Amino acid sequence: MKDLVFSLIDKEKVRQSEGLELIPSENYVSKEVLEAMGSVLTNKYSEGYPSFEGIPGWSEDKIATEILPNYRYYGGQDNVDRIERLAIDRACRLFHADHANVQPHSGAQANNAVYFAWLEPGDTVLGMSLPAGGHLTHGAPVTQSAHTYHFVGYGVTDDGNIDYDDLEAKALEHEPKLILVGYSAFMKIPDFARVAKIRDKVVEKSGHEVLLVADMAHVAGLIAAGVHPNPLNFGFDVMTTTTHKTLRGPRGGLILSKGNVASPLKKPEKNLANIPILIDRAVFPGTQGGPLEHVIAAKAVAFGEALKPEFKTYAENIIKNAKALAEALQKDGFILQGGGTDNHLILIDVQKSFGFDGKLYEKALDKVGLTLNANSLPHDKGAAFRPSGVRLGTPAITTRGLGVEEMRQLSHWMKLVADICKKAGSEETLSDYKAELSQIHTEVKTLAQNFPVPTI
Ligand code: DSN
Repeated sequence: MKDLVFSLIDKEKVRQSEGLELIPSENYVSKEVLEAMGSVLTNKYSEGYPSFEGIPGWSEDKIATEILPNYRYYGGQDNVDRIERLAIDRACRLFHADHANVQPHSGAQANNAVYFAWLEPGDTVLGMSLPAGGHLTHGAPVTQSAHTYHFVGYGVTDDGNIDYDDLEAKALEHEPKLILVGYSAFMKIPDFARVAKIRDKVVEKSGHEVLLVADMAHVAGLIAAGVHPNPLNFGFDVMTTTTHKTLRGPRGGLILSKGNVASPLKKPEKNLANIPILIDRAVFPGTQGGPLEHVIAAKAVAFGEALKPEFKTYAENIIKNAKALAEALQKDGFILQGGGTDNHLILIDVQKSFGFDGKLYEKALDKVGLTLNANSLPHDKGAAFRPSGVRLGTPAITTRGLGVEEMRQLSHWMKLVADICKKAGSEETLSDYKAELSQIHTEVKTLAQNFPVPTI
């Protein structure tokens, strides 16, 4: 008999195909990405790295056939080496980087490796604070990195933008060794050039080098497609990202940088020229063991897809849909943080719009097959588990082919559910509105079935 797990996977397939995924950090991978991830590469150990030599300017055929010395701790690496080299080469081409480390198991691992590569315990990092829209790994007190390094947080302005004056004042006051631009709940386009100038001022004042890092996990696909500025083109040294959000690859992490690996075998000094090798050593053996080569293969396939012209159209449509959805929501009475969106993500102030919290709204939307997440807003007075807002976005539904017209329909359903929550007032009493919720759920399912998930 098949393991019980498979019946649950089948149920998840039904959930995914009958509902609409609005969590802005989720997506649906292609059949090819899924196939690479579920391949025999999962059987292989490959601690270390494929060649540091060669590659720039090589054809993919040459990368896939040429034998180069590797820096692995196990035999049997011929195929794995070439797959990892393809992933590295494609990542560099996608993001105009000189160097890519494709081994981080996740975005958190990628960020932690960069910290470990550059910082000493107690060093100061300046990043966007979690309540302002930053990420846990940018210094939230509950994280391991916050116990190791000294994080200072900058905030956002009332109109939802980065508070650059706050960032500059804190940078000059605290003279951080690392400045971080990145977020998981932010809907504007960062002014990378302005942050690069602030870094220069800190270097001048402090006399020490400052690493400029962009955590672009949410918008990596938009950057790859050229519809969002690339921090590496504006003086940033390092960009970290996950590979599964707008980039539409497998769950995993990636670190990109300018500069080339010098000697992989000598212990490098911590300076900006050595960043690529410092990062490689910080990922393995610094913070990780064996790389997940089946996931790296799936990353390579996803990067190959993102290099195709169709991916640019996809990324443009993500933004077009997000703007259309934001406009429809505002017409339907929703109050949006930042007054709209410039990327793939929308933050709704549910409390201000309708007088109830984001968690109740998330739970009610779950009942009609619309999945998003409750999210804190800047200066939120609600508890972490009962924040005032919800966060949603368009990467996944755009993959399924929904367009501007469907965005208006989505907003209409969301308003109907908001009206039900207002009447119900709590999760317990939502059951009094079962019939109305079930009618909306049927309509959502009908629409969802017209836009199938690529792998189901
Ligand atoms: N959990 C991710 C998100 O949803 O934004 C960030 O790591």
